[in-house]
Amino acid sequence: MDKEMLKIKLGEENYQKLLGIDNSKLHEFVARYVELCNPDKVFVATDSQEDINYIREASIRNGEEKKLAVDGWTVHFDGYYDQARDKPRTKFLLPKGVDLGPNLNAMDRDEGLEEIHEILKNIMQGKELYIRFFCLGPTNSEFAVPCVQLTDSAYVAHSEDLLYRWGYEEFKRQGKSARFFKFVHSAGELDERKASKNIDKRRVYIDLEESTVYGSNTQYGGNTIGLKKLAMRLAINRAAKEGWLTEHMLIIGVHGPNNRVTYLTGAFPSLCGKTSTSMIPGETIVGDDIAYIRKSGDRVYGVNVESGMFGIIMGVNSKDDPIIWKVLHNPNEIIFSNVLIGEDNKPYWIGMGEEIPEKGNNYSGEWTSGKKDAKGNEITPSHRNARFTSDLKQLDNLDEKLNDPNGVELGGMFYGGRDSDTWVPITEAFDWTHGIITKGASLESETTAATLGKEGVRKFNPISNLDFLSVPIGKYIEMNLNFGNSLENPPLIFGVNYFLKDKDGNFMNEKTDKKIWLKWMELRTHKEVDAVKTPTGFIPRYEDLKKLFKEVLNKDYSEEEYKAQFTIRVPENLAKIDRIKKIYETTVAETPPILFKVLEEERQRLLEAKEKYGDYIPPDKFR
Ligand code: SPV
Ligand code: MN
Repeated sequence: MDKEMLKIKLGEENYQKLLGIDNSKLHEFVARYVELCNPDKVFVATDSQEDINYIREASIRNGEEKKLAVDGWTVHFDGYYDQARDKPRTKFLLPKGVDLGPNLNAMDRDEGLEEIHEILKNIMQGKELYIRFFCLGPTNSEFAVPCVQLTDSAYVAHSEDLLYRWGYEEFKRQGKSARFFKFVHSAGELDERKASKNIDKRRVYIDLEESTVYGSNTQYGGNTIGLKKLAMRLAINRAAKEGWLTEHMLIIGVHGPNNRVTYLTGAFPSLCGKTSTSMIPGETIVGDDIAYIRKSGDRVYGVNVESGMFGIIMGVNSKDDPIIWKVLHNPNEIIFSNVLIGEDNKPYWIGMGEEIPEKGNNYSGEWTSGKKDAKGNEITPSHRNARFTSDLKQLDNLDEKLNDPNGVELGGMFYGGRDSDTWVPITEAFDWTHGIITKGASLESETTAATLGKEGVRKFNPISNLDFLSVPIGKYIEMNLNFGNSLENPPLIFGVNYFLKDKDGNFMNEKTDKKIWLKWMELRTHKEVDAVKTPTGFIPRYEDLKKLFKEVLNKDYSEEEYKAQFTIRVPENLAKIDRIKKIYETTVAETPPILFKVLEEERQRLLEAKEKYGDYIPPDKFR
């Protein structure tokens, strides 16, 4: 499309906004997809409040969102079969000769590009295209990655507005030198509820060569919000080439003695308490989902890639999540997605700890209790993956360094999943290599009733990043190893387990105990408490935990509880090593050989301990 055509299509005002950014690659990209998708209208948004309001109002005007009883609240419904990330139809487009190994979903680049361009042709006819600019990471920072999003869904553009730092000015600042990510999305034809209709033509195709992601016929945020998990895949690939890290991690400021704040990152697979950990009252949150991590000298710094939250709402209740609860009850700008809307025009969700209406409107349309879907399955009032989208600014405990261009200095990293019987609640790795291999690369999580399929099945999820990797798993592990091993004092690495159960199947810890593990990690990063060396790493001493439980939670932590929780379970740990070893031997491409060595050493330590003390070893044996 030539410049004159683009000017006609955009109109003078929008055209001038686009030209305000001095980057011809950007102009060519916009021209190409305006021509291909052929919208009736185009709106280019700057960072002005006026433009942002236009998008917010468009989502109401288009019927993609509806206003709720409280000012600022809206609801959006995705299609009934569009409620989660579509893993099978999310693919990397790879040129001939490039291979990401058997665990990553990929197809031939030429074929994929041809297919998606065919789908996108004229897909926006009759619709308005929204063009938005954002920045991943703080602006004016080494971490910053400018992004442009083209979408015909005002809901998607509005969500990004709450979730990301505005980037029009950043694009202007970077001008010709901007190395930006690009996203083209169309929700496609919509049904009467304004949800994507042609699910069979749903695609999410990732082109690493051009740093572009294409999406069609879907609206669910995980498939469409380009800057979230789609950009994350592009960033992992870029980071691998440049020696930094893109991780599925929260960042929290843990408040230690004498007003000291120590920053830790935490990796958990979806639905394992990542968001709620990041928002523990009394600590401060930097991020709840995605972090970029870089080195500077001998120090490690992290930033929250985002500035908002797209959090799971199921189970959010006033007792366990007081901070989010408050946000969700104030007149803030919030998009509730796939919840139940009662006759009072307010949102309800399962696990909110309050009575839910018997009827209303939800992701299935008009809903009454007991309603079944086409397959005969009962439709829950809200979807298990229903979410809330809002700006982090709404939180009482937002960390003051969220937008610091230097990021926050990291003292430690922790890894955790749902694990009913193997890991103790908290362990510190012996060193970086031991931590990356036995905690991060060995991460597994048990399936819950909230995921499809059988409950309690362990799923391998290295560093909780499996779904988003864009380099072979083995290479990714190696990248992580190299990152810390080049440092004199890398961050400490911990394994946490909130989900340990006793023989009767009862959880051994309360949800609030997580705060104690955070405080202990904080003290360890400053070498202020000693620890007990076990075959799997260092664990806390009873006297330190007793003190922390009393000081922080005003709880009397008994020695019996300690012994039960911190008993090293040798058979379960050995079985885990066997499982992990087998996965890396048989299904992972490019596993670094050190991984097998470190796992074998851990196995030997466990076997020696078993020889001396038996299968289940209480912690006092190691003192
Ligand atoms: C997750 O599932 O890890 C999320 C939501 O954070 S999604 O955007 O779907 O990835
Ligand atoms: Mn996530």
